[in-house]
Amino acid sequence: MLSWVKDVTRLTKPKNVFWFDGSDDDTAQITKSMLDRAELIKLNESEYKNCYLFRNLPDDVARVKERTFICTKTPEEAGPTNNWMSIIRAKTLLNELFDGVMLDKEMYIIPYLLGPEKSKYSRWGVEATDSPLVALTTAILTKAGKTVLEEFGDSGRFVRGIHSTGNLKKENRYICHFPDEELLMSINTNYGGNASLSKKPHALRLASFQAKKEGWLAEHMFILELEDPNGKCFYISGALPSASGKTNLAMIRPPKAFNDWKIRTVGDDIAWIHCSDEGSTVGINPEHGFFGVAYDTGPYSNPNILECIKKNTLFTNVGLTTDNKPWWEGLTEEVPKNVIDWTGKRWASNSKAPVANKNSRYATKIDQYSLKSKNYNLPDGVPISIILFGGRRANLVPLVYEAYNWEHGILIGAMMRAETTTAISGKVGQLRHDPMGMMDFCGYNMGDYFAHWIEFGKKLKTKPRIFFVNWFRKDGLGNYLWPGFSENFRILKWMVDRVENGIDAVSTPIGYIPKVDSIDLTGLDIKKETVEELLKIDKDGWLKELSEIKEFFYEFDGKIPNELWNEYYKLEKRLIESQ
Ligand code: SAT
Ligand code: MN
Repeated sequence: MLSWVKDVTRLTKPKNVFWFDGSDDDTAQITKSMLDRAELIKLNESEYKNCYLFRNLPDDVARVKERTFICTKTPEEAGPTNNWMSIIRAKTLLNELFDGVMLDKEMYIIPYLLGPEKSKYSRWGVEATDSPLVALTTAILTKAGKTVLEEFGDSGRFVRGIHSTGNLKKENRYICHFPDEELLMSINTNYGGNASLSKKPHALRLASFQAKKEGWLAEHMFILELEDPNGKCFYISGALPSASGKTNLAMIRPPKAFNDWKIRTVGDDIAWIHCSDEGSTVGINPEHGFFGVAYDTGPYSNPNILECIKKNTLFTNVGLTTDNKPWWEGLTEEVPKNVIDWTGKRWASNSKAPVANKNSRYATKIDQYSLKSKNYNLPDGVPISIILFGGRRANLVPLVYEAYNWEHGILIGAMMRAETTTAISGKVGQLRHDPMGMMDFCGYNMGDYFAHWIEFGKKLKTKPRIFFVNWFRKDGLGNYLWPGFSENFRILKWMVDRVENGIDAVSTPIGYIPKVDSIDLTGLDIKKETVEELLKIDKDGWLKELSEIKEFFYEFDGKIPNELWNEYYKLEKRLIESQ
């Protein structure tokens, strides 16, 4: 590690090197230096203890796919869903951009651990960055610093990450991944998802590549714990596209009628899933904190997180009230008077622009979240019995359905499409392929990735059951049919009833759907016809969907595994025969 840090120092030429030991002292020192330079705003201490606001530049507030590259020997290794750059070209370009980039700056060296301590499933990384924001964020989202170094010992294996805020010019923004070398290089951005390399670049893109080689899965999934009234716990892992309510689902509060059920969180964004020595499916959360979307988070969408983010939390791109409290749409009904918007300007009350950026975030430690699972940090992980995929779809996709088997489940994961949100820069509301929520995060050819899922399943003695959910179906007038939020718990309960209690379901061409009366609707005012509508299968619509999926699969140039095509044709046949 020392010799690598020397190399990075020679390249970037910082004025000094700050070895971040993860202590409160170090964190306080970095925080103070940022406050002195007016890069951070201290929030109201009595209501938001030790909380800060950081404002990114307006064109640097989300991940940028078009500036994100997988650098391998051949484009085929990266596959059609990734931007590819040759290793030589990327290195030439980046070495030039990084040359002397930290001249008048401090370089922070941040050793971090992804996953529980003393776990064979955990992995190390080190990020060298000139961004104090990245240092603070990494200290929240991972285990960083001295404790890690102690475990690290003389190990030479760690993911190397080099980052510089640079000049923030978009044309020269690069987030480059070199899977063969386990190296990450990112420049001219300071937004979490691009700059905090431990997160998506390491824990998903590089980890997915490592996982393929080593026989496990690195997934864009939450893990939640559901405890039934008898005290039995089940673990559900699920992938929803960014900003589709993944964090909120992982922290869902059951409706009143289900007071004796408990939902606790193991992780909200990333799951590393392994086949244990006994052949069971176990998952860990590689992260140690939450980097959740603030915008729209409130008493309805996620009451549980609100208390947690009132201390030791780093907010980005939210609004600011006159008494220095953070504010975003959804937090309270009324916009506070004289609020400052996320860009730092006074918000005009007739303005159509939002107060907080739609991708505004809170970074906070899982430790201080009261409803974390007591097993969130187990070295052996937690047993996963249900895998859930989902997407935001105004029509076609029913509220919930279950795959017939593992391979069929992989197909429905691969078929996942969702209406776009703002976590990735670009247009909102268009339909976009997002297989298993990994479109932006799979560090290699996704055709090989699907094949890897099939292979992984072969090792498992008991396979998790696979479901698909869609909370966002609308009626002909554009109204949501399902109330969503905490009511989604009812669907989780149905899944558990299926898996644990074997309750009956209806076979349809696309999979099993619930019998209308088997979703527990106690205390919910919803018409039976609405539930029927929510579960309706539009066969012609599905055949059209399949033809579009086929086009997508063709892009993989023969890499889609036969098992997936078999499931595809079986599904098509079921749809045609049921006409
Ligand atoms: O943009 S991040 O990857 O940091 C957060 C997310 O989209 O889940
Ligand atoms: Mn995510």
